Amino acid sequence: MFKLYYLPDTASLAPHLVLNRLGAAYELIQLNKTDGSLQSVEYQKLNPNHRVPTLIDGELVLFESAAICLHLADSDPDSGLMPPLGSAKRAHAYKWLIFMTNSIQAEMMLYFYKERFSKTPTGAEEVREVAVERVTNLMHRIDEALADGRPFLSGSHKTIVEDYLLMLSRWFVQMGLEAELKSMAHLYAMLCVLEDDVCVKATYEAEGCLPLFAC
Ligand SMILES: N[C@@H](CCC(=O)N[C@@H](CS)C(=O)NCC(=O)O)C(=O)O
Repeated sequence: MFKLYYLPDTASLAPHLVLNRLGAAYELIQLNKTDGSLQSVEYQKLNPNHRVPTLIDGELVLFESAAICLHLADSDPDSGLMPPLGSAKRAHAYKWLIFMTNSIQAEMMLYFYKERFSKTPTGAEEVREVAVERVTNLMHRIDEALADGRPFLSGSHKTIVEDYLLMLSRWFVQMGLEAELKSMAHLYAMLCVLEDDVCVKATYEAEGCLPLFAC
């Protein structure tokens, strides 16, 4: 049985959703930013960064949400949660996942943790403003890719790439950019399809998340 340490509507959402897509047996362990559980010595042994998510799979302890999603997809190669090994589609899936985790998510962190990136409150506000501009620009790369008419970023089938994108789209809205997201017509249409999905609905319900849109 897998164990997932999580905080609602954060970087643990994509791994949680992938667990539901697998139909895997798992236990959810909710942490809290204010009760000390995220900062505890016990949790530090699992995740030295004191962040979520952390996945436990037997003896394996993993942090980093993208790595966890990839590992879960690998745990059931027939699930179709990643394109076939060695295929061009798989290479593109790696590209998009790494673009999201290495560029979009990393720059979103500037917005959500602005005080960690500046020594002054004024500097922190500037960091946040720049993050809004930069993340908006990066999200447009995804909308542009979808302009060729493919139903999903991965092509004809959903993979963990879409689960990751849904998670980051929620953060984008939390950045106050809902109108901007709706203006990205191809991405908006795909997100509407993604949210109309039994696994997404179950994951949202378990974490107390409201849908992004009433499409
Ligand atoms: N790159 C990491 C980011 C993890 C991360 O920053 N998680 C946030 C929630 S979205 C967290 O635990 N924040 C607590 C903190 O930094 O104090 C991942 O994707 O797993």
